Amino acid sequence: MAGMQPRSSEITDERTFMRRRGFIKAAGAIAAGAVASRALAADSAVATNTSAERRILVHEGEVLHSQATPPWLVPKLREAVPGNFSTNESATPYEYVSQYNNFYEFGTDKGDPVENARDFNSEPWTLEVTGEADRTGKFNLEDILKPHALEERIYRLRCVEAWSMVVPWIGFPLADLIRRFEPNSNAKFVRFETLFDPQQMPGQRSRFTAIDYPYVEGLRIDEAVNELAFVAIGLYGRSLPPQNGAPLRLVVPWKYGFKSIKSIARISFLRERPKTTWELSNSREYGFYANVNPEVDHPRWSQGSERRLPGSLFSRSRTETLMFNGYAPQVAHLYTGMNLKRNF
Ligand SMILES: Nc1nc2c(c(=O)[nH]1)N[C@H]1C(S)=C(S)[C@@H](COP(=O)(O)O)O[C@H]1N2
Ligand SMILES: [Mo]
Repeated sequence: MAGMQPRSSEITDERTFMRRRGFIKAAGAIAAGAVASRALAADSAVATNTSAERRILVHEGEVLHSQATPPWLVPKLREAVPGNFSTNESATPYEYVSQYNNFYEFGTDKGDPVENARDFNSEPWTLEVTGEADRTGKFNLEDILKPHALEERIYRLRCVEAWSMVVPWIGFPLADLIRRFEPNSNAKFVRFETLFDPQQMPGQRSRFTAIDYPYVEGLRIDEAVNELAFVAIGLYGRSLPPQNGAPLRLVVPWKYGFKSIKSIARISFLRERPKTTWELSNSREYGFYANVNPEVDHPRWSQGSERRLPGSLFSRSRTETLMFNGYAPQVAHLYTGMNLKRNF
């Protein structure tokens, strides 16, 4: 990005990136179709991702994040059930989901967050709720999560940089969280803010940042209570790794990935549309709506197709980008009569 310019190194090939990081150790073996590397072998848990089985995808491999899951969360994660709207497409292997990240607070290279968020301490976590609602104040994480039954949603995630993944999130509908704060009739927008903690987040200390902190995102209230909008607290059956936005983040699957704000510390109900981070950084290139739309190109690249991670040695896995990232049946009605070229 920088603002979100996919560096050519990023566009070139994420496999080069993974090989550098030691995940693809035996490219020859893969080419021969003989053995997959250890990382690719870990995929087998994912290969059976069919709706017929409807089971929670669990990654049994190496733990790639050091953060201990709070004890009270462990049994809760275990009770997660398969939810609605999951895609049958193969999930992107855990190694990619948890090591190829955009989280500028921990650095701008895809491999920075997993390194720099290793010791991120998200306990205790406070979520502050402000604005046009009857129940505002500061809440601790356990109280926030307690009433919510968890489900797994396997969603496509389409980054504005034109790559995509399929991620098995664990969480609950954002609408159910919002309802508990009892927003009043003045609440037309919801604003979300990431933790501001320069001590823990090196990107926030840097003097040369592409964006201002804290990271801010926003949704119209009707978008926020749409059935697809999701609060994720886990992936692959376990708690969220810090690099993926622990302890809680948004997942808005019909919008570009930058709307899915990580490590949320504040939620505000507003009368007016909030200014959001990437819009503030470059309003010509990044809009408030940021709906995935193959007909509206980014000024510097096409949005007509995307690179699905992981690619294989012989296929770059280019696939067509779908309107609203394939979620039009659930969300197209939110934008009836709107000019989506202007409101990009
Ligand atoms: N606070 C914060 N949230 C963020 C970002 C960020 O830099 N900071 N990056 C966004 C972008 S551009 C994408 S594509 C997704 C990536 O989520 P993932 O790393 O879990 O795949 O997180 C989004 N949420
Ligand atoms: Mo992104």
